[in-house]
Order: sequence, then C-alpha cells, then structure tokens
Amino acid sequence: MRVSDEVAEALATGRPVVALESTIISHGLPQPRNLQVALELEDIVRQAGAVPATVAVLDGVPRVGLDKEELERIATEQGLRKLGFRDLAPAAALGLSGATTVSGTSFLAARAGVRVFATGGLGGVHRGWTTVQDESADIDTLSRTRITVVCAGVKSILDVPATLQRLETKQVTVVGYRTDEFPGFYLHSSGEPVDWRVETPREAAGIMRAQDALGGLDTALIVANPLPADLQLDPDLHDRVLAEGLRAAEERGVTGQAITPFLLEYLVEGTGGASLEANLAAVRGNTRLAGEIAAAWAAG
Ligand code: PSU
Ligand code: MN
Repeated sequence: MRVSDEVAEALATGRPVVALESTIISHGLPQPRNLQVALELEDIVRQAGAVPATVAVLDGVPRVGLDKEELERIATEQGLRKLGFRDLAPAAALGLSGATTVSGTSFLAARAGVRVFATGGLGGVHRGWTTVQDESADIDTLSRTRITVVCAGVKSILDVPATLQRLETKQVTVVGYRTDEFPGFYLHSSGEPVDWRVETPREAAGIMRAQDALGGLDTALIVANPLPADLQLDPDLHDRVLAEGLRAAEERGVTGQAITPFLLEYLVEGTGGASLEANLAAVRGNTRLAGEIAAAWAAG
C-alpha cells in the first residue's frame, strides 16, 4: 500500500484527514462531470481544514491519496474494475487498476490510519433479497472496521428497512446528524427512524472516542447526514423512475456488481439529470461534514 506524502505527513502530525472513495467517480457518476466532482470533493475537504485522501488501486498498488493525474485516470480509464475488500488481493497480485467501493475504501483507509470517510450512500440489502441474496459487502466490512463513514444513508434503490436490520445485527453504530429519521439518499428521509442523534461534529467525535475507550469489536460509526429537503429529488418522480429501473434491470438480467451502477444511471436518465444533482448535493454535504468531524477528532 502506498500513502501519498501529503497524507502521510498529515497523519504523522495529527492533522485531520478525510478518505474519499473512487467507485462513485468511476462507476457512480457520468463523464465528464465525474472528474470535476472528484476535484471538487477534494477542495471541500481542504476548505474544512483537512487533507483529502482518495483511495484506489493503480497498477496493482493500493493507494491512499491521489494526485490530479491519478484522479483523472480514475475518472476516464476504460475498463476500471470495481473493488470491494475481497477484490483487493487479486487486483494487487495481477497488477490491475480499480476503483474502491465503500468496502475496499474503508479497509485501506483504516489500514493507513485514516479515521473519517465521506461517500454518497452506502450499499446494503437489495430489493428481492429473498431470491438473489444480494447484500453489499459494505455492511460486512463496516462491521469489522474502525472508521467513521459520513453518508446520506443507504442508496434508495435498496431495501432500506432490511439494510437497517442488517446493520443492527452486525453491530454497526448508526447516528442521524440533526435528524431522527434515517436519510433516503436522493430523498431527505427514508421514513425509517434512527435511534441516535448528534447535533455537532464534536458530538460525533465524542462517539468515536467512546468507541475506542470501550474497546471490543472494531466496528464502524455511520453518521447519516440527510440531504436538505429543498435539494431532494421529487419523491414521486423518484418512486416512478426507480420502479421502472428495477423492472428494466430484471428484464435485462442485470445482477451482481453491475446492478448498482445500472440503477444509478437509469435514474439519471429517467429524471433528466435531477437525480444526479441530488446525488452530488448529498456527496458535497457529506464531504463537508466529514471534514468538520475529522477536524473535531484531530482536535482531541
Ligand atoms: N455512493 C454514491 N454512488 C456510488 C456508490 C456510493 O453516491 O456509486 C458506490 C459505493 O462505492 C458503494 C457501492 O460501496 O456503490 C455499492 O456497490 P454494491 O451495491 O455493488 O456493493
Ligand atoms: Mn452486490
């Protein structure tokens, strides 16, 4: 694993660092907007006084912290793989390049000593689980990785109540940021309740310290940060296009790693780009908050 000089120095001197994932860039957002977004997210982290560490695997080397040319590779390279934790070893051994999911990113970031990570929406239990048993590896990784993930809940293409149940079973701590309702990714709320609530980055950092003080299982902390209601996707449009997308995925036999990118892209097309704007607004807000939590954490 190679940690960039800037990130290594920040970690060594106790400065705040925020990990960013790369699958959202390579597989989650359309070109050429994706490169702009990758650069913008790094900027948002810097504005919060933290150092950005985008994670990926390039030519077989797991990397924490990328420069501009490397971000460009993630945004534009053809045939880039999507790498969860279990894919890291084959990618490394075979010298391949790939973008890391929440699962792959959490593992590498935590290994490097980065404690805070921002993304859009977590993976989770897919609708139709009773027939295909598709549950994102994000959940299992977060149940055994000491990292704080700031997200707008889990992607609304999923079975949200089932995902929350799995997070409970797997002992993953979930707190709402200034909300009692679990966020709905493109939507302000999923309609599901969340048991814990924090009001400030300091409170979130306090929970992280309490996790460490308690010891025990190396579990994650999920800080669920809702998209403001005025930036959310129109709920009726969301429900209608998503239902169409789920039907289209079934008809075309889309499964496995391809299903999440397929549905996200279907929503972008079917909503005339409105879902993309909501997704970006969510990621931006999460990245800002992650920077603030990293700063509160570093302040000790
Ligand atoms: N958040 C977004 N867009 C994305 C993702 C998250 O706003 O594309 C990615 C993350 O990398 C997450 C992955 O880990 O989707 C989940 O994929 P799967 O369901 O195949 O595990
Ligand atoms: Mn899956």
